[in-house]
Amino acid sequence: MNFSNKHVILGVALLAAIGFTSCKNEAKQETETPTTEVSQELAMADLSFGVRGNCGMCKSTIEKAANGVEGVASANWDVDKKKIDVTFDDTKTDAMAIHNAIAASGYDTEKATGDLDAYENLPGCCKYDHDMEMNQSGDMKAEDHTNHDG
Ligand SMILES: [Cu+2]
Repeated sequence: MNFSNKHVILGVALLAAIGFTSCKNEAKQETETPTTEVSQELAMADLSFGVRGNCGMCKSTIEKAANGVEGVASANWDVDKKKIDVTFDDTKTDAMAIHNAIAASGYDTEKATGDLDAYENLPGCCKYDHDMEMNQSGDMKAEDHTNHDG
């Protein structure tokens, strides 16, 4: 009896350890924002919106376009969620300028349609589906599109 109890405890501890490591990514964002940065954050605006795209090359193109806008401090596009997080100085630029810059690089955003000439010049793997859903949850990818016959 004691022997098997130990195994159960060991198993639970192992599961807990796995659970903690898989949560690391989510917890990271919170710990990265120390309270000492508050004064700096006051001048910066955070913005999230949907951007269509396929892959890592799309990510670099999209982020490069966003970072090319004066006043943008950081841009991070999520390939699974089809969504970009941008931090920018709202005394230097505004949300629409960022939408337009990304659209000019060929990518659709929630508010701006991607430039078609730029889209045509994208690498084949980056020619995303114009019907692609934006702002996906990231973990429900297979749920909505189960019948890909392609
Ligand atoms: Cu791509």
